[in-house]
Amino acid sequence: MANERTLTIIKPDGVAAQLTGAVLGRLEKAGLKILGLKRLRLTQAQAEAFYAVHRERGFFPDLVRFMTEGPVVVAALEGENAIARLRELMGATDPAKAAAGTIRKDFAANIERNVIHGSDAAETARNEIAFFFAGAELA
Ligand code: 3AN
Repeated sequence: MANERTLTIIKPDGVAAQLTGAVLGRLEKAGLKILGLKRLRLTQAQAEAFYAVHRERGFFPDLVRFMTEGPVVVAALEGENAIARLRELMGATDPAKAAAGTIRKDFAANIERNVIHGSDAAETARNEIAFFFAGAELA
C-alpha cells in the first residue's frame, strides 16, 4: 500500500448542515491526516472548471448551481491508500446505493446533494489538490 494524497470537499449541503466536524472526524479516525484545510465559496467559473469532465452531462448546470449555493470546506488528505480509503468512507455516489456506515448513507439526501467529494484516481488527486492548495500550504 502506498502513502497517497487525495482531495475531499465537504459540499454546500454538508457545510450548511453543520456536518464539517462530523465528516472530518470520520476521516481522521480512519487514519487520514489533514495536510491542508480551507473554507471558501466556489465561483461559477471555479465550479465549472473543477467539474469540467462532466460538462456534457445533463446534470452539469444543476451540479454547478449546487456547488456554488454556499461555502464548501476543502481538505488535502494524506495516508496509506488514501484515495481508495476516502472513497470507501464516502460510499456510492447515490446515497440510496451507499453501504451502511458510509458518510453518504448516513448524511446525504440524494445523488446530487451527496455531502462529500473525493478524488477518484492518483492523477485527479494531484490536479484537484493543486486546484485549491499551493505546495507551501501543505504541511
Ligand atoms: P463521485 O462524486 O462519487 O466521484 P462523479 O464524479 O461521477 O461521482 O460525479 C460528480 C458529482 O456529480 C457527484 N458527486 C454528484 O454530485 C453529481 N452527479 C453524478 N451523477 C449524477 C446524476 N446522475 N445526477 C445528478 N448528479 C450527479
